[in-house]
Amino acid sequence: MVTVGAESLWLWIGTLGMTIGTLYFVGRGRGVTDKKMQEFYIITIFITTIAAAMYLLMATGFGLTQVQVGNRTLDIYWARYADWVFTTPLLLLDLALLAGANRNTIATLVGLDVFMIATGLIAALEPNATYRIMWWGISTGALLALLYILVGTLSKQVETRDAEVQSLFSTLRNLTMVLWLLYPVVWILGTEGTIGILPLYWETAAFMVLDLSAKVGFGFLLLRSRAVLEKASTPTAAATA
Ligand SMILES: *C/C=C(C)/C=C/C=C(C)/C=C/C1=C(C)CCCC1(C)C
Repeated sequence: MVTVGAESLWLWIGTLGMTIGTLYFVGRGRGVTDKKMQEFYIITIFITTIAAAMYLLMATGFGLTQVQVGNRTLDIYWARYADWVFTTPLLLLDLALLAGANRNTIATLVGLDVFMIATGLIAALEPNATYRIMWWGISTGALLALLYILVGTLSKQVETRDAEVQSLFSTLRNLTMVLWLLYPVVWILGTEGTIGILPLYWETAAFMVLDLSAKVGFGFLLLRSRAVLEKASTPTAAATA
């Protein structure tokens, strides 16, 4: 097993942050009896629970491996991808339920998302430096397609909903777009990109801040107003069509 370096500080902060987030959402969700509203709580609680477990896996060194690229040895946290392959589809599901999206839109979003994380994992484990960048490009292409659906199809489907639901959706969609676009940037500048502009220590800190914002921050904004969630839980013509 590979030993975790000084970046373990950020991984422990990540573990703690995700755990506090989980406990907070569980606390808020107790008392919620509406079945539709419970869906948002269940999904969001799973997101931070999975992330807390994967951060613990990374902090304790099990989630870390090494990849030989040319004459360099890269420390790769594979557990990130195990986290993201489950948590990013769940984040999209939260957004899609809020928008009242139909099944085809949800399936397309989740499909593109899993493809993005899977090709990202290939990029991280590929020993050839050129192929690494190629897989990064393929994964980034999937991200752009996914964000295109968020601003296009999904934003169109939310137009039939209540004004407050629309406003919450816009906030969460914009937050998601900005944060998610930063992931491939941190990746390519960090250890994985082999250019090594961002050392592992700072790369780990950057991913931790992004993960906490995209999961705990996102969940906090989503679950903050019960009144809005209640409106989002009433089926609309678009959702039932
Ligand atoms: C809670 C975790 C979140 C929101 C993670 C999001 C991750 C991404 C949007 C990752 C994207 C990547 C690419 C587009 C290129 C290849 C490398 C990745 C996997 C970092």
